[in-house]
Amino acid sequence: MLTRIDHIGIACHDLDRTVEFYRATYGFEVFHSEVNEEQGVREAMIRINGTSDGGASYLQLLEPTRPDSAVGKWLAKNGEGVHHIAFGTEDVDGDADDIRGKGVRVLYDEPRTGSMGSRITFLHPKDCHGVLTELVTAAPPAPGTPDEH
Ligand code: CMX
Ligand code: CO
Repeated sequence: MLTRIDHIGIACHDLDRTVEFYRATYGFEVFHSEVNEEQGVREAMIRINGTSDGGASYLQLLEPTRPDSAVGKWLAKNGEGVHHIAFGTEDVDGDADDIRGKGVRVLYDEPRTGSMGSRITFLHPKDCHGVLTELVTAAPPAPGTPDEH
């Protein structure tokens, strides 16, 4: 069951400058940053709020590491802006199977690794009224940090 908005993915040309915009304008701080070479992104996660189901809501700021990546191609065509939305679920495998059974293209046979050790997959935007949609199961919290992961 999809239980929350996990994040909104925002494509940008310059991650550091975009992070600074969100800090200076709204007071948001970076919760986590990493490079995901498989996805071709350098990313910063800005945590907006916490929830009790093992996750929270984030903005995911994305700078491409290579022009032929999903975000690189999208930026070249559209410029900066909202790239995808992501729903949180405790069961990304089960939900992806259910949604595939409804005729929506799920892009990966098996979920892959996303931010902070999460497991992610994507639904094709052409089957979702133009919205690239990600499903996310957060990594279990590290021992001793029940509210963070
Ligand atoms: N939102 C809406 N539509 C999109 C889109 C997006 N983010 N990306 C591509 N499209 C549309 C294009 O506009 C194009 O439409 P038209 O044919 O009408 O012009 C169509 O989809 C095909 O686009 P494309 O530029 O030819 O790109 P590809 O088919 O090569 O790739 C997609 C599209 C969705 C398969 C690819 O972006 C993908 O695999 N995405 C999932 C992975 C990803 O986005 N990773 C980065 C984020 C990582 C993270 O969140 O952690
Ligand atoms: Co994402």
